[in-house]
Amino acid sequence: MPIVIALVLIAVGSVAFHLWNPWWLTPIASNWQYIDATIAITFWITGVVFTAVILFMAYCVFRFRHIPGRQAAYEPENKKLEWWLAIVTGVGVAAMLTPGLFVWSQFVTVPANATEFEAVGQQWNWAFRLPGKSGRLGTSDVKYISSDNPLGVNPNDPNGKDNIVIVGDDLHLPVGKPVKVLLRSVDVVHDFYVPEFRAKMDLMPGMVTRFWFTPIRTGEFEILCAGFCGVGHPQMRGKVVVDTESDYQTWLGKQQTFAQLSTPAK
Ligand SMILES: [Cu+2]
Repeated sequence: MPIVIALVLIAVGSVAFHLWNPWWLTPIASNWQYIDATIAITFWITGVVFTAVILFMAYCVFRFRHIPGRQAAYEPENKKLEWWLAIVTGVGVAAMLTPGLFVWSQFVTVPANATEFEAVGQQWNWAFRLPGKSGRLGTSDVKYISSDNPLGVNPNDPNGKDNIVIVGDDLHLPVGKPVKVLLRSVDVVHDFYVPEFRAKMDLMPGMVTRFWFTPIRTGEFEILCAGFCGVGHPQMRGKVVVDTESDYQTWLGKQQTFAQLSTPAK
């Protein structure tokens, strides 16, 4: 009997914890409602199955408890039951995986009007680069990294001259415009994650990884590193500020370009 009570408490307690837990998703601030929907579908399916299995186990422990003189029936196979279990499991797994395929196809299809920005991770901070008036990011390589050029922008690439370089400060983005995020790491694997944007992506040394999103409301959001990257990992935070278009332009006007930063002040 104590085992039956413990199992029922686990089932009821898990559902209650899920409903009232303080770590539920933060209010969304991007176009990725589909990702939330996928998470919700997975929670529903796994939650129903988990609760059903635990309660069924409690029922069996109670119903088939030891009674002197009672014998278990021997039934090594039950074709009908096996078919049902296989079908129900198959449908459940397909229902969890299928929405992900649709979300993924949107996730990898960057809208044609998306502007680009770059986030560069290194132990243990974030830096950013935005295209200038030309709308293009210059090429970059770790071999160009120096104290004057912390992001390794190629000094010989004319497209890099007007790029806006943000080191040790917050990133700003305009609300309602799709952005493609290009991710580079200077050292080890990091992961760019803003919980409110839902989407996230690893930074791989030697590669440029990417994803896109549209910020849908203004505000300040914390950037976290979601890939364990050494002792400073918990401190690897940044801030992204989503502005109205006019606030964004004001901010943009105050930023320094790569050419300005790499020319020694006279
Ligand atoms: Cu990191």
